[in-house]
Amino acid sequence: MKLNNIFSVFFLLFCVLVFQVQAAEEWQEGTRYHAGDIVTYQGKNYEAIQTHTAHVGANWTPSIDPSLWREVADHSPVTTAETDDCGDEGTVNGTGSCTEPEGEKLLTVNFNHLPRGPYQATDFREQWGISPGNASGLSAGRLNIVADPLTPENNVLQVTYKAGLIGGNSAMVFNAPLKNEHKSLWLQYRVMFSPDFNWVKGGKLPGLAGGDHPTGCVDNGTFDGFSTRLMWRENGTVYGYLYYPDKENRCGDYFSTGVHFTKGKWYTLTQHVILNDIGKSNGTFVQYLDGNKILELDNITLRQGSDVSISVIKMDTFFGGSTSDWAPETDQHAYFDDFIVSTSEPQ
Ligand SMILES: [Ca+2]
Repeated sequence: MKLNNIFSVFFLLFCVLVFQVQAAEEWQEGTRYHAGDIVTYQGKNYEAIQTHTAHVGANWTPSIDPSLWREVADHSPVTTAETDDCGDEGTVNGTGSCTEPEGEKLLTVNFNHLPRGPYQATDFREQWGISPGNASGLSAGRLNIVADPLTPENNVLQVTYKAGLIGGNSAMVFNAPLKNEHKSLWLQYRVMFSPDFNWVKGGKLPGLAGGDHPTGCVDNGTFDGFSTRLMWRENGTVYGYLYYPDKENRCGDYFSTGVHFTKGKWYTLTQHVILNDIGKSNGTFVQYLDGNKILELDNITLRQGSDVSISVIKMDTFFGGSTSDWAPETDQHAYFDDFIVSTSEPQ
């Protein structure tokens, strides 16, 4: 091969390489990436799964950190791993492309790439989409990013429940908004109570909500919408704790699940809410613990008006109850991780 021909081949290869690299921004340390951002790294395209900063020296490169990046073939956004294509069921429309994804993850929060210590306001705002000023617990130092007590390389959220206190200003309360209007959603997260946790009489755990996000003690007819939080009660027994337009109790209805939490053990809690059609009592609430169904409520009314959708995660956890005998005598701790909200069952 003549020298000028060899040069031409190398020049062509060089041009192809330059074209590929310029197709998206090159990944760079020190850059803040948002979920959905596309970068190239070592000649491959990657999509950011969650918003994070690629801290200098952390070595969170796209090729080695599957919790932050997934490789993509081109620049098309990918919603979930299960919906990369039209699937076996065939949902191809007349133009030959997929009509819409079967599942969409609205939120994924795993705390893994946050600095350990007090939950930072900027991280909180980016992960939950609200101002820290609208959250109880953050500025008071009750929310901290810590090592998972059982798997130290994992980061989790530690919530401190203050001694002698009950209710919203004793641990954590905020509403994390969910984008778009959904009639059917799944919420999943993991929770662990510290090995020395004192259950006292009980407390709240997060759930979904919509409309007026009813809580507290409210008369039927004065609100529309629902909330589907959980509660632990004496000895760690688990209850569904729901508000809805025709609830029986002014201060919320308890539903026994027949199971109880053990201290010092991680649990995966998954709930599925399907709103009723307007004028019909055909709503559904299903709660799972570690994949096992522990509660199912069918034919319930979760809304009266069509303007009510599933609009927030009620990120509530605190002792209470409305009287001081629900309060712990000393500070208590529980750990949370792997929050997912999606339109299909989380994997
Ligand atoms: Ca984590």
